[in-house]
Amino acid sequence: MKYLRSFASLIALFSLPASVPLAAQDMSFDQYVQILQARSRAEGVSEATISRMTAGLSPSNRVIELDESQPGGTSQSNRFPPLAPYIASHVDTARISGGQREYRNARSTLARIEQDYGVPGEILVAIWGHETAYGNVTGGFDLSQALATLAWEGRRRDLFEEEFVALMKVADKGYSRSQLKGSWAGAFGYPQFLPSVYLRLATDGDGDGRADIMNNRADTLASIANYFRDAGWRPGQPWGVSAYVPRDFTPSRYATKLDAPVCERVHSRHSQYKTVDEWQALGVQPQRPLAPGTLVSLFQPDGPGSPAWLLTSNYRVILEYNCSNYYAMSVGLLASEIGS
Ligand SMILES: [Ca+2]
Repeated sequence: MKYLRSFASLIALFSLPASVPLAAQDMSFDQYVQILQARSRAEGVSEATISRMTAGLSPSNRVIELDESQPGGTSQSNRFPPLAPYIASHVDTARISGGQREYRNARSTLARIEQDYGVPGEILVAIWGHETAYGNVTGGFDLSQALATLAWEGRRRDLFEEEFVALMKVADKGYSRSQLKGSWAGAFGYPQFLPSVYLRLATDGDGDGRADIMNNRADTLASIANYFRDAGWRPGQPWGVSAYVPRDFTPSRYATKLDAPVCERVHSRHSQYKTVDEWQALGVQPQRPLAPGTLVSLFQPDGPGSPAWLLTSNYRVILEYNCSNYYAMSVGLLASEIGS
């Protein structure tokens, strides 16, 4: 199975054909929790942690309801909602001013992180703003209960069992059960990492030796930067720039011929990659400077004749965090506002 980086990858997994039946819960919840406990123990989690993280555990009907309400993936139409309303609601005045304030407050931290990781501060702040409104909305589900419920329910048992054991390892670092709250599908903290992503990529940003993404701004920004560097962010390159497209341009001639290995529906909306000077020879003009040899794809979210962008490989890194063109455009545009 592809390594899951984020909550979004997880949601993509939920987009299974609607005909996949839920696996029967083949044992009682309590019996299943004993299996989770045994596995956590076998992977070195302390007895005290296992005990406090599983005390009084019961399945959550709300989590099961939310899981079952995930849409199936095969019946989606080919029509995409327009981008502008999404941007209007996600890059609104509150989120812009909040981002500018956080950016100012964290200026020296961000300068250091930019130097260490090569990811611009405004991108990190924009991700934080999108995930949790700068730490204001981090989710109130008991992660132990949510992940044990999803694993027991059975549709994605392997995945959620892994995440449950990863959560026990996070708790073993000294986080209390009441601190370990998050989304119903297991993402938590300011950047909404899954437990396995936390173990792999969360990092200390303020030098106290702990990666506290539940409370600490510097740790959060450094952890997002670490994620982006790991996903292949190229320093010094923008995520994309807006572009002029000639009136008689036929985008379908440049449709991509590649099948993306993950979330193909998202990637299929971008054109073939060409260098900036190849696009210029076709009349497509970037509206901000881009090195002539940079490989970029053309994206017109609302179709031919609508606003266009030339996207670099850094845009794909934003998609790795959450595979949605709406999300990635929104993060990019918010970052531009914050950094301007
Ligand atoms: Ca720290």
